[in-house]
Amino acid sequence: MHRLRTTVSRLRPLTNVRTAQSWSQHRLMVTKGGLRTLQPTRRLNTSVASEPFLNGTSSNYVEEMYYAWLENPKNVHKSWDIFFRNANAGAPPGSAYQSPPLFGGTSQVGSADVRALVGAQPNVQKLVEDHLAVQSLIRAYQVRGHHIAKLDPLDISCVDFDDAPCAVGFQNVEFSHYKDRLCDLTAGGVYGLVESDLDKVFRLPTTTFIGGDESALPLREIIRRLETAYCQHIGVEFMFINDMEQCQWIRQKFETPGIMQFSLEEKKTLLARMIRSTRFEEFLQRKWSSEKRFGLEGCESLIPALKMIIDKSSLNGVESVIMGMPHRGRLNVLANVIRKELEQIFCQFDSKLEAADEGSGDVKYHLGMYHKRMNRVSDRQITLSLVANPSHLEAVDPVVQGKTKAEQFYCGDTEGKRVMSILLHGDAAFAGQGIVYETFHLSDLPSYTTHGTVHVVVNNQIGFTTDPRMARSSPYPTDVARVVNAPIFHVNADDPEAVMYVCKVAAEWRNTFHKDVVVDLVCYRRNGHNEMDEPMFTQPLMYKQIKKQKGVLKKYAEKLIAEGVVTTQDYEEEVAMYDKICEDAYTRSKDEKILHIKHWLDSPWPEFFTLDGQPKTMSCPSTGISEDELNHIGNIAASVPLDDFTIHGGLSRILKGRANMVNQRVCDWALGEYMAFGSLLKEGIHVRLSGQDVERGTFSHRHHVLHDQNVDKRICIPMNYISPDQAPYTVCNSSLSEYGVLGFELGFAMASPNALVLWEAQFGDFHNTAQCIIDQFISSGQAKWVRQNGIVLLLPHGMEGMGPEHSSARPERFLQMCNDDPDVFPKLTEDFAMRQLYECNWIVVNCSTPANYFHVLRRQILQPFRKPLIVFTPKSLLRHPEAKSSFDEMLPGSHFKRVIPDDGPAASSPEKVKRVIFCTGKIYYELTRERKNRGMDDTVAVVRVEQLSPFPFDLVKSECDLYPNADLVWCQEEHKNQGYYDYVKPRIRTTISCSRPVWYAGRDPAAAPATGNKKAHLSELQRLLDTAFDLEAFSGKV
Ligand SMILES: Cc1ncc(C[n+]2csc(CCOP(=O)(O)OP(=O)(O)O)c2C)c(N)n1
Ligand SMILES: [Mg+2]
Repeated sequence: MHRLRTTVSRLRPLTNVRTAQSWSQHRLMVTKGGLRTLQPTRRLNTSVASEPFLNGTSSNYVEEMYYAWLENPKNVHKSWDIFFRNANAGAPPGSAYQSPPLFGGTSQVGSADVRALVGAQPNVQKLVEDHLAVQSLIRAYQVRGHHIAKLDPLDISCVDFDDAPCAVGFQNVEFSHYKDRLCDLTAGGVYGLVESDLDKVFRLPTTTFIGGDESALPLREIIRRLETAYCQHIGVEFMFINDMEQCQWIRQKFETPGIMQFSLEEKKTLLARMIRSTRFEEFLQRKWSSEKRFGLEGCESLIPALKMIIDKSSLNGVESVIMGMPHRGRLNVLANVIRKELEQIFCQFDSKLEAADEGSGDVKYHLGMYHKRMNRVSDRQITLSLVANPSHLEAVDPVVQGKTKAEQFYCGDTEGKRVMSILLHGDAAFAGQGIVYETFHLSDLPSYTTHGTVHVVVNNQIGFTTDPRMARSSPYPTDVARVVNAPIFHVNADDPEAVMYVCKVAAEWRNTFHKDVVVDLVCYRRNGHNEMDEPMFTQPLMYKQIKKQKGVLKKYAEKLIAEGVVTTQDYEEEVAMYDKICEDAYTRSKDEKILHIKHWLDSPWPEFFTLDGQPKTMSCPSTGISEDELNHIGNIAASVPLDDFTIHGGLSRILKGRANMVNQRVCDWALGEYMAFGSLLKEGIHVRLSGQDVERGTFSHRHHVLHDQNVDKRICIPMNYISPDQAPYTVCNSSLSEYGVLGFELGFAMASPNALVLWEAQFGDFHNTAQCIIDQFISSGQAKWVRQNGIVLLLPHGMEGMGPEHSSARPERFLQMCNDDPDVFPKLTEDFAMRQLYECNWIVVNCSTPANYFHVLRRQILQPFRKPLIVFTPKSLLRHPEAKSSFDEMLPGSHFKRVIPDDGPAASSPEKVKRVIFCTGKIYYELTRERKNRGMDDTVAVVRVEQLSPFPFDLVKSECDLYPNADLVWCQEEHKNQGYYDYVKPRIRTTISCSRPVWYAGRDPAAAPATGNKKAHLSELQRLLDTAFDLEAFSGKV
């Protein structure tokens, strides 16, 4: 509509000025025709109602014609020429049209075509309509050509596109050759075109490239070329993309005549790669016919596809490719894409292979890999890494993205030109797993973008035993990618050249636009889900078809032999050569007796460890910092380092409060965190804090990003003004995702040991939507993949009367997954505390003071290895007047305190103490207040266990020994079946050799984490405090 308006209005300068009356007349008519947005200042030389073709969808076409005519009147059909001349001369409404004169020989159209047009002598209206129809037809191919492309090698796919939008009505014409296809394509219409139009010549719009050098073609040829571009073995789905330039780019890549051509060399390379891919699986099948390997049979083109993407990207300057993939074809990718030594793969099939590393290890099709090598096509070094992953399909996606982002960050690759990611997916998982969607939504966010990922879907049209019609509600498994405007290239994987072409375009797309792109390899699964599985139970007809299906290698080899690209002998020699490579590797594999999972590391940190992968020391220096540093960082935290920057009045008060604290040499929680981050940054450690609303802090306590109140989007991050040579600080509000973002940060933390990477949950309980990352990666990642990770989880936790949600970060779940033995009192060596940390699977803390929080964050970096750290963080303590720490607790020589003993009257006369209450976190402040109120400071000791896991057996023992006459109570505000009780009780008992009972003071067992009723909350709290301080509460109990 807008285009029509501009086109027609552009005519104005060439015409006579018309009267106001004609304008209002025009406007009226246009409104009738449904066009509403005309600008009143424009005047027209001809009425739209009088020239009825000038409405609705014809606008593009008229505009095209007009521009072409302006360039040179000969560019357009004579009838248009006359129309524009008449209009230009100010012809009255309705009279700009004239029947065209007989065509002369001046048109660009070939003379035979012209004769066809001349012979037809169409009336102009029909001519215009036909041109419009052809334009619509071209667009229909671009939009829906993929619906009728021959994508399915089995030809059994029955995707239902019925709810695709309808086009104009179908005319009852005999269109014998094309009718059915066009009907499919245009949802029932052929736009009024008839058989006799096929030989008429039509001018091509600028939105197509099918003409090549020609600007007009007969309809028959137009359809033929569109069929070639859009309806063969490639289905291009892209017209939903909003960006015009991107659409044009894709059209050009697929429509330009003859664009999909390969040189002889390229064809030979492709054949060689197909041989490797196919013969690798055949070799495994021959040698280990009863072993699960999740073979690639039916999608062998995946290997050359990946290699093409990597080759092209390497040619464009990419130095590192980080990949994530599921089980299907993984061994093949390791062997033929990453180029892991074959013997290392084969030896994994040997059941007698001994594990050299501690931990559980993992099955062979989950392990990761890292390999640097020469890319033969680009002649450049390239590093390929495949990230280890659990069975949980798609869970690795955000992890790969995080690692990619980190590598880009550390090498200053701000545009994704040097480091990229490739993600592989199965069709069922891609459509079914929500994490795919979460990951896509990170793809264009400034702090999370990896500047374009190439996604490759192994679309074998089945997921285990489930058909697509039961597995998804969308026509394609790839529809999820449309949310980010990623083009989707569907391709029949039985046509390796078509596959190569789309992969080449996908790599170029990423290199050009730095946005995601999807290659959908439509294929089949020759065997069952794994090699032991019988697919005929559930997919009998599909598998009858598959049995008849000739293998893709065979088909392609025959094609190349027929084309004379290779001889049968060449082909057989190539096959024999690769078979021999496999046989030789197989022989060597028998010498492998020990499996080193270390050799399967996806993210080695060579500088960080000794040569044999051990920590360089078993000690940790003091985590304190100097008074000067505390002052300096504190002052930065209290300041606005930019000039002319107006902050909110409320924030000025907060900063003033910080300045006062610095003067008084104390820290609250936010300032303690500031000190930790700031000091690490100053020491060259990158700090990255990510999560929902972390910049301000959910509880409005952090304010790491200041916003100018007068200038939109002007921000200031004082943490980046600590010192000129500091490491950069990244603080980023994330999308509203836990699974995706936590996975991303875990991946980020994988890339380097010299970074403190923290993910904060909005409230601790929300972490459960990221449970898979916690269970499968954080808690068990090192055991499975010998890969360390120092990620920090900040989980706001505490019963504060806010209801069942927003209360519990579920400490019991984290503690239940700790690997320390509750029943064994460990050997206390000099380096016990450090060794214990080294051996645990993660560290779980609940700090009660800002200083301890400060120390534990710094320890995370200063300790000589990396472990995940789970911190239950406070809410009300953020502003609690007593939850402050003196600078003295943070000076050089100070450390993180695993246990904070009582330091009041009870500790001075321990023999008088009747009860020791062990606790953790915020309840400490409620306990000490109650104790004071009850005047029991000398009879009850309150001991804080700040590091819950690994359990500080040594320090708890000292505390128990210090109070020989006291009974022992574990007090928590959480319900009995939740919180810490089940974890600490057996450990305290082990500590004291079960010599005394460990009593419980806390809420009763419950299903929900907290009550929704404030009054009930308070009375529960009072009850548990009463129990804690009732020295008779447990007498007589056993
Ligand atoms: C999150 C998750 N749920 C279930 C499974 C069990 N499972 C393993 S493979 C598979 C089918 C996957 O189908 P698809 O994604 O199409 O890959 P294909 O095996 O066909 O290559 C299922 C359901 C899993 N591994 N992960
Ligand atoms: Mg599948």
